[in-house]
Amino acid sequence: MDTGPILERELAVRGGIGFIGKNTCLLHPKMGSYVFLGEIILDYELPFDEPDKQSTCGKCTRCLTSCPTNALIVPHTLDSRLCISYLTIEHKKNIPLKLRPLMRNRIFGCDICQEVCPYNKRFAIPSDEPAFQAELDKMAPSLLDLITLDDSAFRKRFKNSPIKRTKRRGFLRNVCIALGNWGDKKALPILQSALHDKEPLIRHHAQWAIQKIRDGF
Ligand code: B12
Ligand code: SF4
Ligand code: SF4
Repeated sequence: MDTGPILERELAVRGGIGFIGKNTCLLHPKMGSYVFLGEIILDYELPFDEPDKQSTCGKCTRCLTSCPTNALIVPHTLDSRLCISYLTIEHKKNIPLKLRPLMRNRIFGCDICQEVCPYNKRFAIPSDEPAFQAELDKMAPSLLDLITLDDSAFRKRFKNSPIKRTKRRGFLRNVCIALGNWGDKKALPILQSALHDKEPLIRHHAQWAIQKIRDGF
């Protein structure tokens, strides 16, 4: 869970669940890294598994070379200030200018360093858990729709979603960047309206997106 200071990956390694990959994620050697970690804290000792000392990344470096912002600065070390996951979910302020084009169309989180991982390519299987089923509207929502969300539409649309974490202003900031990176003039009228948004964060990024579409930089 993300709610407390528990070293989940370290505990997972000690519990024999897998190893920490160069992308810093916990990798199960037969399932890959698309696994959440969770724990139950008990006040008595149970039999335990030994850490897996066999599995490693070997010579692979795909995650490092695929990361668009070079956030994996060396194997096993992530600079969160460069990571699109951090920037789109946790960072509250303006996104640094030089990172905006590198975010492409990612508006909440990033999985590139997991998508390229051979363990996931070989072993990952889609979950049959009903709550995790992908819906088209959630997988590939229209940016032109998202940018029009006002406070109440945002609350309604993301009522039970982790997207609420960014609040409307952070989310629409990300959408502005994605629209700028898309580069299509179709986005200009709606971005012009966003210049009048009550949130300075949204206005600032809408201005950037307009400039980017016009200048094509
Ligand atoms: C802060 C955080 C982030 C930050 C920083 C991530 C990072 N890699 O450092 C940001 C916002 C960038 C982030 C992004 C993501 N996160 Co996150 N994040 C966390 C969180 C809340 C805390 C991690 C932390 O900083 N702990 C404190 C530090 C001190 O501990 P630590 O980093 O685990 O390091 C310890 C050990 O792991 C060990 N260790 C670390 N590296 C290595 C390397 C080697 C070789 C060895 C031997 C040991 C070792 O030593 C450290 C000290 O004990 C955890 C939940 C949790 N409670 O752990 C989720 C968690 C790590 N995140 C998770 C996920 C899914 C993601 C994203 C995929 C989300 C997304 N789709 O955008 C991305 C992935 C980015 C990436 N490549 O890591 C999952 C990972 C599941 C997995 N299979 O590993 C977790 C475990 C949440 C969960 N319960 O499922 N996250
Ligand atoms: S989540 Fe994206 S930006 Fe962050 S380290 Fe992985 S590939 Fe790089
Ligand atoms: S992509 Fe390669 S180096 Fe990165 S975590 Fe997966 S196996 Fe390890």
